[in-house]
Amino acid sequence: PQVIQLSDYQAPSYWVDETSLCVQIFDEYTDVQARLKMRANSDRPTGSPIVLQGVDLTLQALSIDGVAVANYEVQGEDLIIPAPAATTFEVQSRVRIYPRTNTSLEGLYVSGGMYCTQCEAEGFRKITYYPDRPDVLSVFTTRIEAPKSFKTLLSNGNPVASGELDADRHMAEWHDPFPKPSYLFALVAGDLVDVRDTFVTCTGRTIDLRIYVEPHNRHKTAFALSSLKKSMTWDETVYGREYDLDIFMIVAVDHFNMGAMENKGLNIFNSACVLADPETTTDDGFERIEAIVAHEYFHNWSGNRVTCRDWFQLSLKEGFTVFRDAEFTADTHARAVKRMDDVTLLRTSQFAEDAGPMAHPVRPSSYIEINNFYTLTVYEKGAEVVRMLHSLLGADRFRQATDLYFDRFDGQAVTTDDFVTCMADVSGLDLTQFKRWYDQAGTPRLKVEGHYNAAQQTFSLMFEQFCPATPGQPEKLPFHMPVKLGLMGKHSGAELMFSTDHPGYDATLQTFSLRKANDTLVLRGVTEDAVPSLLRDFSAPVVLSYPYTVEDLRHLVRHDSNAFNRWDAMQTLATRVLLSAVRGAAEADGLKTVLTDAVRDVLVDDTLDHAVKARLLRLPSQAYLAEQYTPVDPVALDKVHTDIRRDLGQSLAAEWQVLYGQTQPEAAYVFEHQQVARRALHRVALSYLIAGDHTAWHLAAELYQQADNMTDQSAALQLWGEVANEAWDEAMNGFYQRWQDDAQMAEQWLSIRATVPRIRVPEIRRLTEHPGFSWTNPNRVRSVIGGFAMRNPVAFHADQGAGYRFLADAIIQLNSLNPQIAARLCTPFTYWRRYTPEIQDAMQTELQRIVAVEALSKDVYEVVSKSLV
Ligand code: B3K
Ligand code: ZN
Repeated sequence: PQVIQLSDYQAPSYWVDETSLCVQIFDEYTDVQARLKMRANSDRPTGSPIVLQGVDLTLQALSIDGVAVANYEVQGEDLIIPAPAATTFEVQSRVRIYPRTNTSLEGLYVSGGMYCTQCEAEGFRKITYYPDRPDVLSVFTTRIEAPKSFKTLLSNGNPVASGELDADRHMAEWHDPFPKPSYLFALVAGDLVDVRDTFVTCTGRTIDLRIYVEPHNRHKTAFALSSLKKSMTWDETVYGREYDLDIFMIVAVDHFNMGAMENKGLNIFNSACVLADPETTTDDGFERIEAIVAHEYFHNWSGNRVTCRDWFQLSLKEGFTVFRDAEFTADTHARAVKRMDDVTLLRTSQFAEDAGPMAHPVRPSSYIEINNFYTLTVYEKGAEVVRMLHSLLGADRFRQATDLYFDRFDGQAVTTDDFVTCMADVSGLDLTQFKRWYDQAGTPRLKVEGHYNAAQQTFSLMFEQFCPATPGQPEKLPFHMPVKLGLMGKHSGAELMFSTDHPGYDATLQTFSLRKANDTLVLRGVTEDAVPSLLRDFSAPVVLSYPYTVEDLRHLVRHDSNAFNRWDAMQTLATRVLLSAVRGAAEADGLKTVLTDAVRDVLVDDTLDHAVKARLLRLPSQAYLAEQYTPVDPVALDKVHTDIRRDLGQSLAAEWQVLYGQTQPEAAYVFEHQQVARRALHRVALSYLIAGDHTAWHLAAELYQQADNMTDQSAALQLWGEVANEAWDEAMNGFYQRWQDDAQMAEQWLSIRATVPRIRVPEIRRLTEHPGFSWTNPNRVRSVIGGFAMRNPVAFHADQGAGYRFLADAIIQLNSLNPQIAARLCTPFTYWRRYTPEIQDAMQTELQRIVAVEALSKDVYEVVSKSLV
């Protein structure tokens, strides 16, 4: 397959000023007529051929200004037409497509009887011939004709016409005045109900808000609607961004490759990421839905009004929008807690990606299949890069810079460089070196040492940074890193004052800008020896090391004025203890005692917020620990993890019991911070009680039976599932009987089954034959195959590679049905080199079996071949 390079980018030879589509839906097929008003780009050589993309289209007619075109050529996905004499002309085409058999869920497809589209990144070419690239912006008019059984006919923009065609068919026409690239096109035809609301913008315009769902989901729309209004208000207040069209629509569909899509004025959501009610949605579910609704809404400015020049710039919209949605959640829930959760995800999964064979910069420089680059690096690390700009500029200048960005580039397709230029123009900072964050892959290492000089009253911090090699990038240049820091007095436990003459330190922001590979920061006026608190709020996405003693870490857990760093110190301490046990180190036993003491301190501390306390008490996950050393033996790691949890469960049994009792529900379920935090802590206590004594499963059974909400019920089933017994099977069967007709609950049920530690391949195979499972529904695949291979390490790695064979079989099967999903499921195999030799052999064998498959999709080929290099 062809490798696409950023360095080959060329502006398009033709613009498409206006696009008119007529989409005629018939039972077996759909016909699409397109009229493209094109104009030669005067910046490009004249006489260039017209190049349109198309995939799986049956071309029925093609003309330019009414004259049939016969001398076109087809090269792969490109349709090449010799240059017309005129500089402006209209290309007319008619194609036939088959949405019913489209299982890739890209382009126009059918999900549970409704027609819907997914065009990002390159799905529009499965609908019609088009210059399917994000730098071609066009004004769309879309006419849909369909049988009347499809009551709802939607597209982007405003409705302009609708009516009957004959006794059986009707039509609707939509017009979107904002020029947009083809990836933001959307169309929906279905038998849907809408739930309506309105929002009055900051300038007094009334926006019509609608959520379209299948009739049986009507009761699950209220939360998304209120999240939408909350997001609209936040974007006006914090970024000064007002919504632009008169109507904003959300549609829920059951078959969807990812979470949701920000199509202009017509967001399409995976039903699991928008439908909610307290009976079936967990606290985490509510938080995720709110964040995704916000994220897609925020794209209206960061993505739609200002879009990407090419797909290498994907993080321009995704990194920025993830940063925006994270700040929205931080502002409206609990800031430090949100940061802990995001940093956990980054360290566990993005750092792994950055250290593996698919490592790529936030702005990649090449790809085979762009869908493989909707990654944690582009999204989450991209958001960290924007966060660093926010830290370096401070909130006020950052806002001025985003105002400038939206103003300067409104209606344009631009680059990450353009974004950074706005930051530099407003602040006067030289961000040339900073831009390396966009170009260099890999997680930088930051080594710091400290020295206190009592006579001089100075505390010196010696910094050293380096970044490991990544594929194609053997050597790296130093990064410009904001290091937010403070000093905690060793004696007083207080935040110490200091001054410094280092020009890289900004006292207002309490942030040191490290630019060199090595540098020393001398802090003066320090009246006592100190434990430095470094990288506060995780001010840069790096791996920090400082020679802290366990006493230093405990000191920070107790005293650090930065809540995030208190938690971080606890994580560092627990990681140290777990890893020493994995190594079988001599000091392991002593360290376990230290951990028990530290956990007890937290347990009995009544001043801590419950959400923070729950996170302080949770051990780092096995996935996170597996990132910290090689070679990993997942079964041995699971044993150590289980043993330490059991020890903590037993030695603090009385305390866990008290905590469990104190966190019992007091009122009926509501999704609000105090309750969410209490439930989280209740779960942590229960998990330690069961880890310490398996007979405590009856507490989980009680919780399951008595709870008035899905948060407690699903947690209870999961914890209870760790203890094999018949009562659990019965409860699970009852759950399925009760909820099988609710898609979100059926997925939840499959996922709980697939993640119980004792499950093995024969049972997982049986689960794929269960009526609740479907190979063509990505949510079901993620629940079962993803649950087993990505969220159940002990089961996946058991039985000498049986799990790997099962996963490879699933990938091969999905390769022809849905390449995007197949490629995602390859992730566990990409880390094969981190494991012990036997595991490496077994995984490598499966990778080779996959790469030998005939008709392998570009998606799977790219991931597997890069993993084998
Ligand atoms: N922009 C979409 C993701 C599209 C994925 C294409 N494979 C959702 C989002 O990030 O908001
Ligand atoms: Zn996004």
